[in-house]
Amino acid sequence: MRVPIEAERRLVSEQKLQLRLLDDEALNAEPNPAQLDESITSVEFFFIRNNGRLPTVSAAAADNWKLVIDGAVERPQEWTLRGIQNTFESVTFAAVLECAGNGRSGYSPRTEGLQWGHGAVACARWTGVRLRDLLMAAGLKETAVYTGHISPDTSVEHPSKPALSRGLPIAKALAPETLVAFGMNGKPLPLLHGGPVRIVAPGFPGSAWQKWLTRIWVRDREHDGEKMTGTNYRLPTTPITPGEAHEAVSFAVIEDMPIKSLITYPAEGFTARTGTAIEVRGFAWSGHTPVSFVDVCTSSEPWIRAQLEPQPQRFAWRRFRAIIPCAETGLLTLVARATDEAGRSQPLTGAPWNPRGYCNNTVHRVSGSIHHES
Ligand SMILES: Nc1nc2c(c(=O)[nH]1)N[C@H]1C(S)=C(S)[C@@H](COP(=O)(O)O)O[C@H]1N2
Ligand SMILES: [Mo]
Repeated sequence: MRVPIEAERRLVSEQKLQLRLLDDEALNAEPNPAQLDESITSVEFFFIRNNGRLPTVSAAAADNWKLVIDGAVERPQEWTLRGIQNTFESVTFAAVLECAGNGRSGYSPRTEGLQWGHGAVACARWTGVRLRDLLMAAGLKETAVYTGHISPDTSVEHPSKPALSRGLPIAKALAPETLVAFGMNGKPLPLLHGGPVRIVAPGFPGSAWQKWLTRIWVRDREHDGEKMTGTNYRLPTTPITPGEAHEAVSFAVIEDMPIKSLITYPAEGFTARTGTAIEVRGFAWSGHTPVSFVDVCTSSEPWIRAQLEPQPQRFAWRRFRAIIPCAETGLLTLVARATDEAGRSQPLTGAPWNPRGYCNNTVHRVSGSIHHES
C-alpha cells in the first residue's frame, strides 16, 4: 500500500513547512543553507529525498515491524523491531547524511536528475544497533560479499516495482559505524526519514541509507536491485567530458563522499556596515577521510584559516568560524573551502562533471553588500 499523494504532500506541509519542495512526482524537499545553522539539524529542516512513493506505515505496523535477514547466511532470521532493540547493544552518534545529488544544479551543462541546491545534506543524531551484530547473529557464509536492502516504497511510474533497493559492500556492512537505525535526534525515526527502521551508512552517499528496511538479502555478488546498476549513484572511473558518449565508459558505485563545506551564516543577500566585522560560519564534512582545515576568503581579502570546532564524533560535521572585516563598500562575496587529511581541497570552480551530476563539492559562495556606516 502507498500513501495517497495528497496525504504525502500534507505530511510535508505539516512537518517540513519551511523547506523548498522540488518539482517532482515524488516528495523531495530541501532547506536553504541559512536554515542549516545548527550542529544537529532538527527534523523540520532536514531534507527529504524519495525515489518513489512513500509506503503506508500505520502505528500498529510500525510497532510490529519485521526485518528479515537471508541469502548468504547460515541461519536466516526474522526479527521484530523490539526483538532487535532487546537483543543488541544500541549506539547513538551524530553523522552527516548527504544525497549524492546535492549541488547538482551547479553543474554545467545541466544533467538529468533533481536540481538540488545546497540543502540535500544535514547532520542528525542516529540511534540503532550495529548492522554487524545482526549479520553475525545470522552467520555470514564465505560467499557473502554485499548486502541488498529491500523496502516497500514503490516506483512512481511502475507501482509494482520497488522505488529503490541498494546495498553495501560487506566491509562497510560490518563497519562499526553502520547501523540499523530506529532513532533520530532522541525520538523514534519519523516516517519521512524511513521510520521505523533505516540503514545509517556514514561516509557513503544518502542513497545507501535505505529507508523503511524490511529485508537484508546477503548477496554473493554486488547487489543489483533497483537503481544499483548502470549510471545510478555511480561515477565514471575515467574523466568524461560533457556530451561524450559514455556507453563504453565504466562506472563504479559511489562509496565515499568528497570533502565539502557550507556557509550557514550570513545568508545570501546579507548587508553589513563598513568598519564592522562579520562572523562567517558554517560546517565542513567529508566521507571516510577526516576534515583537516577550512579556509575562508572574500572578494577583497586573501584566504584566512577558519577556526574549526573539535570533532568528538567522526562522521558529524564540524563547525567553522572566521571573522571577516567589512572594509570597503560594495558587493562582498564570501567563499569557504575545506581540505581533508589527504590534502584534497574543494575545487574553486567546476567539480568533475559526470552524466548524472553527482558529488558536486565546488566551494559554496555567499554574496551580500557593505554599506557606509551611518
Ligand atoms: N526505501 C528508500 N530508501 C531511501 C531512498 C528511497 O527513495 N527509498 N532514497 C535514498 C536517498 S537517494 C537519500 S539521499 C536518502 C535521503 O534520506 P532522507 O529522506 O531521510 O533525508 O534516503 C535514501 N534511502
Ligand atoms: Mo540521494
